[in-house]
Amino acid sequence: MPKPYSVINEEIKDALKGKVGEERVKEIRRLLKEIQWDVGDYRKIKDKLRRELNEIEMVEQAKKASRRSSKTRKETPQFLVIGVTNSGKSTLINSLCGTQIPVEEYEYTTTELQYGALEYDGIKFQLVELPAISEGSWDYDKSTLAHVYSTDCLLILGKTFEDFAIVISELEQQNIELIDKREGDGFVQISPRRIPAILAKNENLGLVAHNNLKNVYSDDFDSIKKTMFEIIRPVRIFTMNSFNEIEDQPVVFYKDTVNVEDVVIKISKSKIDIFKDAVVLEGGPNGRRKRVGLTYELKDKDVVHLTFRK
Ligand SMILES: Nc1nc2c(ncn2[C@@H]2O[C@H](COP(=O)(O)OP(=O)(O)OP(=O)(O)O)[C@@H](O)[C@H]2O)c(=O)[nH]1
Ligand SMILES: [Mg+2]
Repeated sequence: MPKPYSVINEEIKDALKGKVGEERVKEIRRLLKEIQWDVGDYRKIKDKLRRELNEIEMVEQAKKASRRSSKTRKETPQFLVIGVTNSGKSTLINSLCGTQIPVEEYEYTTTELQYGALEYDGIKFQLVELPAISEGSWDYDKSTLAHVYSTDCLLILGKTFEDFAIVISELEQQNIELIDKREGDGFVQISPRRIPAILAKNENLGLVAHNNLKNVYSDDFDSIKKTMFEIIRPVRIFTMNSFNEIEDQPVVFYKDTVNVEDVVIKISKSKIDIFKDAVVLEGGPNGRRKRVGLTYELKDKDVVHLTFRK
C-alpha cells in the first residue's frame, strides 16, 4: 500500500526544504525513484517534481553558459536591471554606461538582453537590461528567469509603487528572496534564490519599503554607483612587484574574510609551497608595517609584499 497523498506531500516538502541547485536536483531524483506509484495523485506529485527538475536543470545550464560566455564574468559583478516596461531601464544604462540602447516612448522596446559596463572606485561592473517583465510573464516562458538566477545582483526600476509591487511579486512567486547586501562568504552569487537588490525609483516617489532594500533615485547616478559598490563590498588588495613598486591594479575579492593565503592562491597557486612571509602596509602605502603569515586577515586597500623561498 502506498502512503497517503498528504503524508507524501509533507515528506517531500521536508526533504526539499533549504536545498538548492545540485543538491535539490539529487533529492528530487531520489524522491522520484522512491515514489513507486505513478497514477492519480501520485502521478500529479511526480509530474510536479519532474517539472521542477526540468526548470532547475535549465537554470543550472544557463548559469554555466553565462559564466562560460564571458571571461571577465567571475571578476566583474553583474547587476541585472529589471522592471516593468517603460520604467526607464534602457535610459538608466545609457546614462550610467554611455551606451546607446534604443529608448522609445512606446512599450516593450527592448526585446533582447542589452549590456553596459561602468567603473567606480577601481571596480568594474556589468549592467544588463532584461526585457520588461509583467504580471505572470514567467508562468509559461521561464527563459528570462534563468538570467535572474545567474546574476549577482538586481537593480529594480520603477516609476510608481505599483511598478515595484509587480516586479517584487513576480520574483516572490519564483521563490526568490531579495536581500539588502551580498552574503558574507562570497560573490559571485552562491544561492540563486537569495539575490541582493537595489530599488531605483522615480524622483517623485517616497520610500519603497521592502526587506530593508536600499532605495536610490534613478536620476542620481553617483548615488546609484555608490550603492552598487556598497552592496558588493569589494576587498582590494594591492601587491608589490619585485622592484618594490605597488601594482596599479589590485587583486579583488568579493567576500568578507580575506587572508594572505587567498592572495597567494589568486596570484599563483603553485607558489603556496614556497611562501616565506609577507609584509603588510595596513590600509595603503603609508600604513603601519607588519610582518605576517598565511593566515593573517587582510582588509580593503591593504598593500602586501609577498616573499618566497628560492
Ligand atoms: N520623466 C522621465 N521619463 C523617463 C525616465 N527614464 C526614462 N524615461 C522615458 O520613459 C520612456 C521609456 O524609457 P526606456 O528607457 O525605453 O524604458 P525601458 O524600461 O527600457 O522600456 P522597455 O525596454 O520598452 O520595456 C522613454 O520615453 C524615456 O524617455 C525618467 O527618469 N523620467
Ligand atoms: Mg528598454
